[in-house]
Amino acid sequence: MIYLLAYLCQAYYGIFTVISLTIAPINSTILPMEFYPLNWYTMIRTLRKEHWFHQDGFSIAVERRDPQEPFGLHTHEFSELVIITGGVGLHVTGQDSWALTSGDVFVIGDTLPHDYRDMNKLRLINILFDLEKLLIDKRDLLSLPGYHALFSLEPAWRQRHKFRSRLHLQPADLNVVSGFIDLLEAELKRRDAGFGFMATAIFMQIIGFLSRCYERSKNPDSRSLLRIANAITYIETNIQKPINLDELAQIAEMSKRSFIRAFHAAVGSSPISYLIQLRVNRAAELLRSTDDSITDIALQAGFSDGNYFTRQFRKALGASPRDYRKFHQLMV
Ligand code: RM4
Ligand code: NI
Repeated sequence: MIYLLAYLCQAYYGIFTVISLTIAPINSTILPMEFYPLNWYTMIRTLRKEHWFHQDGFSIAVERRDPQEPFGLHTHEFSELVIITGGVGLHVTGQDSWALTSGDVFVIGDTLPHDYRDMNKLRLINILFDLEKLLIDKRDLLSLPGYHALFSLEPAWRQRHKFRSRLHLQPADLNVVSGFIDLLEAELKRRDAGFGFMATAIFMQIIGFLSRCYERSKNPDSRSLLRIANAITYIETNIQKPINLDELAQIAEMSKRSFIRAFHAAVGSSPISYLIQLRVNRAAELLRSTDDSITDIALQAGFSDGNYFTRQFRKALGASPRDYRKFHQLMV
């Protein structure tokens, strides 16, 4: 009976997710969200940036819940890094639910509905953030597989699969993170001159520290996600070199077949289309920001054949590299 109920609940949330994902963007283009405090099809509330970030527009906010009160299924227009600091409860998403304990850490992207149930003194800290707005210089962050796993693979994976693995911090690590969050909160509260710089720097420390913690995780699900993250890290840091499937599979310590399957499950596209997408993005960035010749840019982005480069670029962005550059010059 309990299983049947659980199954029905999951099916119910599953339907909610599908509808909400298709409806949300339409709502926001027709009327301002204030007119839709609840998504009328789905009853899923969307938390808006302007209500949760300071009016000066700075895109990091800390929201402590002590305890977490019943809130209701919702999505956000931003991402949320959640750190469980005490008590117990259930985390439910559009697809799944799992028990929470102190030390759990996870990232909720901006489209996945989530909520908390059966709370008993559940305490947590939410760090709300909008990475795109923050324009953080990622430097060598992309060389940390834990970053890919925690901040992009896990949130995306959770959206498509049931996924119970998550980062669980040991008490000493939780203490370190709590210390960073205290500093972050103090900066955000005082808002003295330079707070944006200081708060961003502390937030970067939190991201880097948690990414490193992820790499030490013993959880088998996290370990297998990390193996895909290792391959992604390799792609990100060697984009200008020829890269083939055999070496990626080797880095992920999997057979070629299982690697292709696991990569697709984690990322939602094949390793090759991921690689091409990344190369096109890199080329587009160079076309916008440098005067380098198109042949040079193709090489820097890892395309050894100019015609192939133009074809892939046009397929992805709908314009030739030359027109793309011209268009951007006109825009600035
Ligand atoms: C709620 C709950 C939600 C969070 C908002 C900011 O109490 O923790 O998940 O998005 O706060
Ligand atoms: Ni939330």
